[in-house]
Amino acid sequence: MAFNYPVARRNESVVDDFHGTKVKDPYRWLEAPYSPECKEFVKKQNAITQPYLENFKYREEIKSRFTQLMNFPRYSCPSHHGDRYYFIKNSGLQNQDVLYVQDDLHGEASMFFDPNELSEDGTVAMTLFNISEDGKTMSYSLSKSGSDWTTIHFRDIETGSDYPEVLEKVKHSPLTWSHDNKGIFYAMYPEEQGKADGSETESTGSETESTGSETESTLNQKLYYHRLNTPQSEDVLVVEFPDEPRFLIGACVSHCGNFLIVLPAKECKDNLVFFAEIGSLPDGPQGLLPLTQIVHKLDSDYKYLTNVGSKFIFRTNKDAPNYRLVTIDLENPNMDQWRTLVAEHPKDVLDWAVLSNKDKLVVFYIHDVTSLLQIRDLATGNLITQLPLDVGMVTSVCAYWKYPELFFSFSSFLTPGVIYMCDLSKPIIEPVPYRKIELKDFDASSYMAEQVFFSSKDGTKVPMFIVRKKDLKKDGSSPCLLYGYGGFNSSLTPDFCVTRLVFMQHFDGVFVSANIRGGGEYGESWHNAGRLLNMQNGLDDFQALAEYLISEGYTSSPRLTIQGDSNGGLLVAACINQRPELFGAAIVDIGVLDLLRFHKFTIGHAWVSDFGSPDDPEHFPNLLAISPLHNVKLPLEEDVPRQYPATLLLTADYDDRVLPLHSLKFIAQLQHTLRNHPAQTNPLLIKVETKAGHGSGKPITKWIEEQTDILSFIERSLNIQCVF
Ligand code: X99
Repeated sequence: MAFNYPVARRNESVVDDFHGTKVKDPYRWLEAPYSPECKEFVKKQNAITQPYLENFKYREEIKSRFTQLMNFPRYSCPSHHGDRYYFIKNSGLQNQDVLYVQDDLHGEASMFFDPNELSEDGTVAMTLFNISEDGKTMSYSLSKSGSDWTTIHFRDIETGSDYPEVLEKVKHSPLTWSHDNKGIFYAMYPEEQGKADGSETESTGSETESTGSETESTLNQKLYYHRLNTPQSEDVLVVEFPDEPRFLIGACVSHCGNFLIVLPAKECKDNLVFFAEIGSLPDGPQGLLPLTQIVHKLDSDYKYLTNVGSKFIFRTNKDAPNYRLVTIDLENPNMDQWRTLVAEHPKDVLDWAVLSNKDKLVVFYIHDVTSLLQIRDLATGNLITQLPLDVGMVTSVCAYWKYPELFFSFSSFLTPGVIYMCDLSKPIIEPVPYRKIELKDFDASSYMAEQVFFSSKDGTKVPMFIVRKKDLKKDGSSPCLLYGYGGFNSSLTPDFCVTRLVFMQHFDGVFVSANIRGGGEYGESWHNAGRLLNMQNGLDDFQALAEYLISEGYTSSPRLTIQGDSNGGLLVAACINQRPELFGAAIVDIGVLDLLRFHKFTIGHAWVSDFGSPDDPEHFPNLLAISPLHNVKLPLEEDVPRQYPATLLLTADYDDRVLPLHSLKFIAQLQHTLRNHPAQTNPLLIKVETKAGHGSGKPITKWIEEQTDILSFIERSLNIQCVF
């Protein structure tokens, strides 16, 4: 099939000078999402992609199988507030999850809040809710079309009606109630920022022409106190850092209610710690709070867990790359006075901890990419018991410091999950199944997941999970979907996803999840080994892993698809530049693809902790060497003519985390370089979705459509015989 790609204008006169190196940026004009030329480009690209994905015999089968498989009821863990329990449920195909309430755990539940009523097409999502200490008021945030911008609303739980005020200009914000139940602390941006912040703009016009949100840097966040039942205009500015425009201000009210803990971060790692006394303010804060600083250096992560009087417990990686719990006494906060409550484990990562029953710590470890859950004594940190778990992941937890119940949900590649409950006030702590989430129409018994460690280019042992039919033939004939992320200290865990089931069952496929360097699977040292000047290590791991799968007969290059989202989109795009012949297809979803300009847009400046900064002469050569946009080249011909794999880029108009401009510039460069290359018969396509963002809050209808696109693309471009 010949592709008549749209010709994108190249402005060869746009040239940047990086520390003496001149770099052209001919598609700079694609950074202006509202320009008619950019909208036209998007329209033309969608016009060639859409027919490729749609006019295809298996599409309807794939879509109806997705729809059938997604149609199972799923639940979150219940959370205890006041004298009620709240949980999220989706009956199966509801666009947005619905919040339910029940008076006791085994009583009847009633619907409390249904975001599906807020829009016809399901594009308004509830991103967060938080209930006041007295259980009487719920604050909740809504996001439209997947944007990071949210609005905060308040609901009277007894009457079910909303308070009149709506808080705007809110993004990357905490939501934490004062314990007098009179108001919340939240973070707001200055008036001039944000086009996709809930106010209608030209970008919400014609759906096919919409190219989304603003590109300006997200800066100058400030923390406010909002008094319930008053307009936002009366909110009180409580914390600001005018000399630090890039600060993102995390905050939480302490369990005792007497302190506001303020946790500013500049990037996607490390934060400072301050506190302010708020318990002695009878009418709430009236102005800037006097802050006391207890962590002075931005060199580690700190998360508040609880406090007993002035003794505060934090989870930190300060001097502990696998994390530890420390006690800091506010009355004597010098670092030499900190006490370790739970020491760093030499190998397992202390991923999170929560408090329950006032006296117990629930501590979660990642052990070789599987879960370990421990109950420890708050006073001593000593182990009380370790809960028995299968291979898989604890995907969510609900515990509240003053209540004895602990809920956690456990899932794996092949099972959507079970919610367990434990009573931490009992002498013997045993998890009992509370709710089982059951998939219909899928028999998992003929599939298996195995963990394999392989040697990367430099000999580092890297784990992966291989999920497949038990009787799979290892003769290289199977299609394989290799998925990776490899950054930001994030761990790819053995989670459930219907797409993989469809791929395994109907494509006879193998799904592989790669725990490459840059992630958090083995703590900060694993992250460090794949970030900044070590970024290439993660790419090498991914490529070595592909070679391993081929050499072991799991798949072969023409049958191998690599897939990644966001930072994983960068991974996949960099890999097809470096080793085009190794892969049959590539799915680059919402990727960061221009590593010389990412820091200029919205929250991109926070990512320099992983990527480094193009403005830094030490990092620039590394970024230039890896940046997908700057490394598209004609594949070198050896004995056989070479080409790029079939490549599908996905992005969305309201992705204000990783802007669509990354994908637009990259596809323009790919098509420009390869359009006249006779060997390039594989498609190089992009789909720009409308009224969607970076992924969170995506309605099920859009999700099914997107997953159908991905599998249709793989099937069609790799010519896989699927079986329905
Ligand atoms: C973010 O960009 C999240 C942004 N963000 C912070 C917050 O960095 O929302 C932060 C600090 C303190 C409070 C609130 C916030 N993230 C999250 C990265 C990856 C992440 C992201 O989305 F770290 F997990 N990326 C997109 C990185 C590259 C592609």
